[in-house]
Amino acid sequence: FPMATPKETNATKVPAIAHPLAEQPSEIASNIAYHARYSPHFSPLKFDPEQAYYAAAESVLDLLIQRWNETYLHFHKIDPKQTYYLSMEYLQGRALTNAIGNLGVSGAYADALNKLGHELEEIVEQEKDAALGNGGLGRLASCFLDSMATLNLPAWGYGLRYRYGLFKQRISKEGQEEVAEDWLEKFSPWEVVRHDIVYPIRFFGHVEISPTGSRKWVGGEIIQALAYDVPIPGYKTKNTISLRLWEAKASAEDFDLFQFNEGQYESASQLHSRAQQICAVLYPGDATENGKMLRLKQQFFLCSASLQDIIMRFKERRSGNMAWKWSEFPSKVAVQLNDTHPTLAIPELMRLLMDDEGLGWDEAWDVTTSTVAYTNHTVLPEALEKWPQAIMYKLLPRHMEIIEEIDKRFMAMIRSSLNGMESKLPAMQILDSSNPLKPVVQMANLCVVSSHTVNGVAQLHSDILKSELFADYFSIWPTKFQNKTNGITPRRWIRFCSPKLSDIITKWLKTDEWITNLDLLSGLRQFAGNEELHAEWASAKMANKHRLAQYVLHVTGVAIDPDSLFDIQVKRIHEYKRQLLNILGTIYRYKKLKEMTVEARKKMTSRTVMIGGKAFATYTNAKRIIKLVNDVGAVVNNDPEVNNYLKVVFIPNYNVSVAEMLIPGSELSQHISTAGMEASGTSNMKFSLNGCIIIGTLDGANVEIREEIGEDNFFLFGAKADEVPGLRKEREKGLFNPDPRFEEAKQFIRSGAFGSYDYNPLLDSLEGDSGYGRGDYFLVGHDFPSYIEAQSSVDEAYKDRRRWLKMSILSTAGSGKFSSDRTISQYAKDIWDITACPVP
Ligand code: B1N
Repeated sequence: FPMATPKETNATKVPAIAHPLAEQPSEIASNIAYHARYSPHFSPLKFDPEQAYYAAAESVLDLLIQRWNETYLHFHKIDPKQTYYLSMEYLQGRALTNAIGNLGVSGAYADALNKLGHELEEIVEQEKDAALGNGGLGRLASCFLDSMATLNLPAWGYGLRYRYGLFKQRISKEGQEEVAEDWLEKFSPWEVVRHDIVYPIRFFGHVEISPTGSRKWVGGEIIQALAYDVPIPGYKTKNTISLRLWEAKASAEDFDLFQFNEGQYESASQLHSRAQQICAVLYPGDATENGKMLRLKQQFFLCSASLQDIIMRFKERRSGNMAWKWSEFPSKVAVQLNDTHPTLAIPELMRLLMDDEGLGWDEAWDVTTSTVAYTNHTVLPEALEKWPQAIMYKLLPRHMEIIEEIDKRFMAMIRSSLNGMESKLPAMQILDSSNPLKPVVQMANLCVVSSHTVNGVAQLHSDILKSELFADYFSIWPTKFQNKTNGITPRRWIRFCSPKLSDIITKWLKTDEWITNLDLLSGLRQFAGNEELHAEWASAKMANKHRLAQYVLHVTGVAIDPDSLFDIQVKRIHEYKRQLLNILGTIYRYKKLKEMTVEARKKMTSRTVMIGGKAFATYTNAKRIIKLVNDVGAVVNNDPEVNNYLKVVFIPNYNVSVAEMLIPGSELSQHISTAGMEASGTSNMKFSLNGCIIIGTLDGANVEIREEIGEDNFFLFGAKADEVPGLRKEREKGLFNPDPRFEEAKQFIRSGAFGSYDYNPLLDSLEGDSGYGRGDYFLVGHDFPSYIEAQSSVDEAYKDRRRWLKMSILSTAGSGKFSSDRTISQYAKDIWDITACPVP
């Protein structure tokens, strides 16, 4: 067996693995070398950074597995009530830095890799992001897992193991191009396949009624759900919980050997290829009938596999006890639905309880409604799921019977017990057949009716749920509705992505407890004017800006000046998030710079405007915005007259890892959605935690961030949520008078200043008088003047270094509320009724 490795001298001293739980650098180095040499995945002759990454990750998994098993066994022994978080999306990002950081062995790993001739920074870069999500909703799920583990809560995540996660974004002359991202190209060292955990999932078929009248779903096709487990280590605790991701596969019996031998290869393995499609990609476009069916299959696949698993575990923990009852289920199980995507968990739980376990309707309904809770993440009409009844009947005939029954009973309940609600009935109905050509199931209504608790994700959003989207339900069930303002994990979003700033905070607070008790950050307030802290703070921020500038040069070829104001807007590209407002403001700035005298220009604050984010592949206007930002950059950055004062950069392929680089280096961050449209936002919390000042509207969590850090430290502009409907009406009546500066910016684009691409469709969306996407539905024109003025205040504030640093420190100091530890503690107490279960 060839024993040579590039690090001959160190590696040959290590014939075998050291203690797998070793935490000393030399032992860790042995373990890494062992994995590099004996891992079946790579040639033992290679030890380049990529192999070093896989070997290091495998050695970390060794550290985790024992804790992971102990956690499972401890939960099994204590049998506490446990939460199951059901989500179609998890945006985990990279795992290595986070795992060694949470285990407290980062320094030891850096030393160990050094001994083997590598740098930790380079090694962690080898890992591909696990991007099994689209944006905020998926990243929230991942932050929640980190907090659940850190708080020692008995909780698990369930999701799907997509073969291809979110696409990789390439920017060409045409704008955005989508490329499949192969995060499993080699393999993921962070997942463990559980060949023993497999459940059958049925699709299609029909309902069979027995002579006794009981109903059963039979026929159709059966696909197997196979579990892959990903360990989620808590920070500074032994507790290590699971993210269980389901993969679809067909069984060997479904392979038709006869057909195959006849040469009919495709039909021989039909079910196998249909199974493969289920987890092939995250959120396939649902514009086509096929796409809809596949997305619905994915949703049901997640729900059915997870519930079968939950019920199996519930029974397993009761196996020695003959006297257990199903009524105990809600005291042992909490199921949280991450938006309506896993709504089918409701009829599936009903079906499993009634058809498989023999419960009657009332008992099954009590169990289900006491178990399930629902989080709403959006009020945008186009994002509220409405499934065509026809597709649902075809794929899930038994579930449709159950949904019909839920709807019927709910309607009867309203009719019998509530006066004056008749007019509200159509909107509240679960089955909406008002359009006879296209009857649909309103998934959010099913969730509200069947959940014990419904929550929004920021105070303003939760208020809107009560006063608008779910107002009718709120009048019947006022106590069902709660707010749980989102949060972010301070481990990934400051401690590990900005270690220098974190060390400064620890030094001034004289403790690192803030990492698990983020409210302690308020202790920085007393030092906000301290010159010594200012110097340290500025130097840490500057180091982060240099790192970011290098990255920007590397990925775009544009050199940016670390002394300029770094102004960033990164998030999914959507008209309601108003990247268009940002770029129009930037265009206006460019035009004014051009018109200025050289002397006047010298007094201007230099800015680097960075915009990044992915557009849904079929969202044309969003793609036009990306193209516009790139075109503006090409002109501005090459204009020698002004490019010392303004640079415009589109950051390609924004993802979790890019965010970890950008956020610590940013100084101004834009959260400028039309008020009432962004449910919460979570990157706003990451930026302000990292001492970045926000320019924003009174939308989503901005409202609470501004409250916490103080209105002097927040650049506010724009219409308020309750003014928006009135402003749209005025517009429809032709009463809107656009600001000349707004007209000037648009006209500048139309004049061809940024090339010959036809931007008229985009600009036209800002004109006219009404309709979604026309008549400036998102009020860019209305908010433009106050936006420009807020940006001028930013320029002024930035000129005063001490004022800016003070604002920056106060932003961090005021961010304590936005820890996902706080959010998850509130879910645990107010919704799930679970308590910590720390492994001794
Ligand atoms: O959820 C985040 C919030 O912070 C954001 O404000 C909100 O926009 C985001 C359909 C969604 N809402 N709805 C989605 C995702 C995928 C999909 O297929 C809708 N994402 C959000 C966390 O609360």
